[in-house]
Amino acid sequence: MKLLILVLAIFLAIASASKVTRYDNFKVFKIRTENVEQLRMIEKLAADSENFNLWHSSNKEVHIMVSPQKLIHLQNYTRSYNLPLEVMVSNVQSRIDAEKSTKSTDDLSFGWTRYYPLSSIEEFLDDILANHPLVTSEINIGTSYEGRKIRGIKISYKSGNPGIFIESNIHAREWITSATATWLINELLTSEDEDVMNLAQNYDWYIVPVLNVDGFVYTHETDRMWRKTRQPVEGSSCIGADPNRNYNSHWMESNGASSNPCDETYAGPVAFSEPEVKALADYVTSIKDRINIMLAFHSYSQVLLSPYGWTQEPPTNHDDLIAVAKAYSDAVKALPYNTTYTYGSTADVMYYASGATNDWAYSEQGIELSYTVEFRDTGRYGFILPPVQIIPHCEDTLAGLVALVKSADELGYLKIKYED
Ligand code: 0X9
Ligand code: ZN
Ligand code: ZN
Repeated sequence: MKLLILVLAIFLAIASASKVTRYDNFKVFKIRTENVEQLRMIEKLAADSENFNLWHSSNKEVHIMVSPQKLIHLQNYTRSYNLPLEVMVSNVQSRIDAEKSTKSTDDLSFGWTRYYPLSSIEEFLDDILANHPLVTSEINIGTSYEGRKIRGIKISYKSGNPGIFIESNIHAREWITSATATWLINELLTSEDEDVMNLAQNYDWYIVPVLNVDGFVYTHETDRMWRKTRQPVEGSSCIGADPNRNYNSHWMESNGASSNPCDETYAGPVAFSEPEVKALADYVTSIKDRINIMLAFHSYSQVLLSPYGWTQEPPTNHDDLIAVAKAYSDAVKALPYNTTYTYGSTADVMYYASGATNDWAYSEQGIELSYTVEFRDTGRYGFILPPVQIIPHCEDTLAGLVALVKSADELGYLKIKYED
């Protein structure tokens, strides 16, 4: 009998450990809304998180994922408001399967033809540190809720450089962000292109490819569409907070952050409740004089978002923020991929959102050029960007960065603020 119970217990443990969330016949719809009332109406559906999930929302359109069970409900609902439904993804699970099964020659080595798990990204960082010991050093910003190390890399060819900080994959499901961050690291260290060598040698780069390590592992092992952290919330059965609402800058001040633990934009019980966010904030605070530009990598929408997210009031250097974003956008547009990036202040072009990285860096750390960069695409594949697009997208990003830094320099934003 004891043996039977033991066998049963082991079986149950294995069964629950391998419980992967499936999205068979889940669809994503694009709904163009005409006003905020309609937008709020659609957003309300997402409270039923078993059946709905908001992929994107702006003042123009909403992308919402729906389970096969609630498809009719969504159809009736939108019909009653006269809102046409456009299919964006017809079966989310087949997109997830396609993303995984890509035939790839670099299963063992890092080659950006597929998305890699955290362990591979860490090996990549180890290799980079071993192969470029004179110009790289490890950044260890802290530990996640589940006890994982949050690692990054500093690239510095000489002393006296202005600095650029890149925060990436704070949202777990936005895999293209860490793919891009790692590609950039490699490019900065190996490219022979003159513009790229100039970027590498004349600026200090601080890059954290995966900030939300727990959430990232969870998207690889359990639920591809997870966004938040993985820290349980006291008094709730829902897990995690939106780390990009958790910074201590006008925390919970706009209606773009939620106090409901079950919402995707739950701001956490207090600012900096999430250890990953606190770790990044403490690290940046300790070197803030060395940082001239802060970039937070996200997906998707192809837009550069400047402060603020919590108010439509423009910051003092709004015009410069826009000019620098335009330089990025123009440079990307000039590449053969013809990718269009728009730009504007967060509250203007996207939606209200408080407690985000870029506002915190701007307002609380005095980093005057601070952006959220929303990567590819604009709503064909959304978060599940096909692996064949990784390298083209990375090339877009590098061209954008070259132009962004050049423009920032011309406008006087890259003077050193520290003494060695
Ligand atoms: O909502 C977010 O956190 C970001 N979009 S995402 O789809 N990647 O989740 C936008 C954040 C905008 N930045 C500020 N609020 N400052
Ligand atoms: Zn305030
Ligand atoms: Zn994001």
